[in-house]
Amino acid sequence: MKQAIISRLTTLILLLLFGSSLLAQSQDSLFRFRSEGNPIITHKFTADPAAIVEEGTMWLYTGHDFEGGQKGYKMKDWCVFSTTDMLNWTEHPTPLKIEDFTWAKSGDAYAGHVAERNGKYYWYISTNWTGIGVAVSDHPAGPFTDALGKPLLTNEDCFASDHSWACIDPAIFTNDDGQSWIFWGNGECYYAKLKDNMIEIEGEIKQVDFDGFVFEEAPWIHKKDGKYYLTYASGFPEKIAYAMADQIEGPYEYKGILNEIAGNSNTNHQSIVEFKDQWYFIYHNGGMQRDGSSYSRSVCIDKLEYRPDGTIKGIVMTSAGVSVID
Ligand code: FUB
Repeated sequence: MKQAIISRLTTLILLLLFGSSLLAQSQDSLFRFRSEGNPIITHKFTADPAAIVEEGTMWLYTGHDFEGGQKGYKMKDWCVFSTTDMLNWTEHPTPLKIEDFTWAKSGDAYAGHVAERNGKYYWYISTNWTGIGVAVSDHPAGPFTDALGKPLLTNEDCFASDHSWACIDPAIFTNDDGQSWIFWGNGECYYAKLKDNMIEIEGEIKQVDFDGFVFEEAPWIHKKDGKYYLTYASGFPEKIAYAMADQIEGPYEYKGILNEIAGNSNTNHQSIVEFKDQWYFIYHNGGMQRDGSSYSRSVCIDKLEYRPDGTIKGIVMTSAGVSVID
């Protein structure tokens, strides 16, 4: 009886706070699972992880590869998962599909990245050759809607590139002064400021360059102890390399390879976050026993550790994965 009353009260509160869509998610379509080491998700193929941490919860956004046997990247939607302990995970109903972006004629749901600002969640997504778009929601699990009705960035903004898939792989970083930045690209790495509304570019688009920079794709910026870290996929098959700087715009200094080629996958696409006092390296490989490959990838998580001088130790990819957090 007591439980029924609590459940009804919860329903009422969810309805008042978020409306019926989240209520439907909360009652019907959450999928809960435990990660048994790496890959952490085995009921579907997931790629291009991007994580954020919000009040004791890690939200993990991924691409969604088709089943094995593909001859190229085939993705039509994106997924969102959450955990509070790195062992027990919840998959939330598919929050975003390529069809939600009517302008995205390529039909390809490439890598994305979610950023929070002023209580709203902005999901920047890439679409292979029709550009980078942005969807917005009031909740990390969605529902998300196209914020612009057009791309935020297109190949025309990638002034140093002439291949059709140049405008992919957005990564957002908000600095201590509140300024948000977007980094992206394939072959050439671009960056720009975002306006406060997060859906417009402010000022000039610039290009990252430094000695030893061999950039394939998947830029990611994080900051620790006053240092900026730019990690990125380098070469093909990809390794993850990194560089460090004292300012967001550099100059960056190349620091070496952070992760080797990931098993059975040409791509590796990393995300780096601190969660409950531990830094994590989140990436994908082709390691799922059931037909894993470069086009049917799976997200994995291992620890990321720093040396006393701020450089990062080489990632050790494991099948055991990370420990549960108490
Ligand atoms: O998933 C499609 C593309 O493969 C991504 O945009 C790249 O980062 C690579 O992982």
